[in-house]
Amino acid sequence: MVMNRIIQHLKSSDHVLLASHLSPDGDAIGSLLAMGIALNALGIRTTLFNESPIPAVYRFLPSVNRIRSRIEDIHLFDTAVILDCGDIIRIGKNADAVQQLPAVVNIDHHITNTRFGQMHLIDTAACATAEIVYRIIKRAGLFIDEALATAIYTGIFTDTGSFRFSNTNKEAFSICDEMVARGADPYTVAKNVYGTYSLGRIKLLNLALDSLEISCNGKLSLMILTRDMFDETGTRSEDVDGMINYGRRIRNVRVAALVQEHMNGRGPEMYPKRYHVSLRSDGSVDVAEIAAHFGGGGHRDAAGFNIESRVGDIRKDLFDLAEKIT
Ligand SMILES: [Mn+2]
Repeated sequence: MVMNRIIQHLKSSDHVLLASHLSPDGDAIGSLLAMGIALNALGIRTTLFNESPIPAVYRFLPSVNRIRSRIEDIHLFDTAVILDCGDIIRIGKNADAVQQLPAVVNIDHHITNTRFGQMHLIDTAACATAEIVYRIIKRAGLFIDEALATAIYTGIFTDTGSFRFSNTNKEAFSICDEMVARGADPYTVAKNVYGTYSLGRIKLLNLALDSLEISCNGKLSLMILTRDMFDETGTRSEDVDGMINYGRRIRNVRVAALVQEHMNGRGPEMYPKRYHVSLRSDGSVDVAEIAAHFGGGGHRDAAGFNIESRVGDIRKDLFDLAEKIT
């Protein structure tokens, strides 16, 4: 059985690199921390890695300070475990080097997973990668303490949109029930995840809403955030988290798109610029398919892609696409 083989492999590893995706969400961070705690309990040496800064709302998580944003020496590691990434490039600029390691374990729940690495634990029916990590912890027979419970709970709580999204399954409730019994505090997690916002973030939300447009047929909403808007409000990419849901909740809208200009690698008037496009659907449209068309990936209801283009062209592409939504 694959899971036993992976656990055996990890136990025989010398030093394991654990990594999750750029611009991490609660599942990327929760499953990373949970896996780190679990492997340490098994006596395995680990280094936790995420290239992006950890969003303020997740800094309350136990042992979050263990996450490094740089890999000092890739040769220290004999195994990498990649969590919550549909493609290994999602870990950032170290992807090539990590892929060269003797063993890469791919643990994920995205339908667009490219099946990179030598060992896979991919379950697209899992509500979160944290659900798969939970199963590993159970299989390994580990005791679940408060830190582990909080990490798993946060992964599931955030990836299901607080048990509202279509990936909310029976396991989401049964695992979270057990995590609360093990010391995870729902109020503490919710208070931090939906905590206070900076003034800049609210001003950025104002600009995002001001940019809102709807396609002719009313089925697609579009918001655009430029680098200037981030500069003006003193915000970063992490502050965009959740804003797309305003576009998604408009009546009759089936697909919400949010375009944000990349923060790095820009000359003042350089074209084309780099953008990240996030897509959310109400469940009736497969946005992973749309994202894949542009070289991205994700889930049926939540996906995204990167593109080098001009805002006007992206806007036209998306509105053309909207007309095809039946
Ligand atoms: Mn996830």
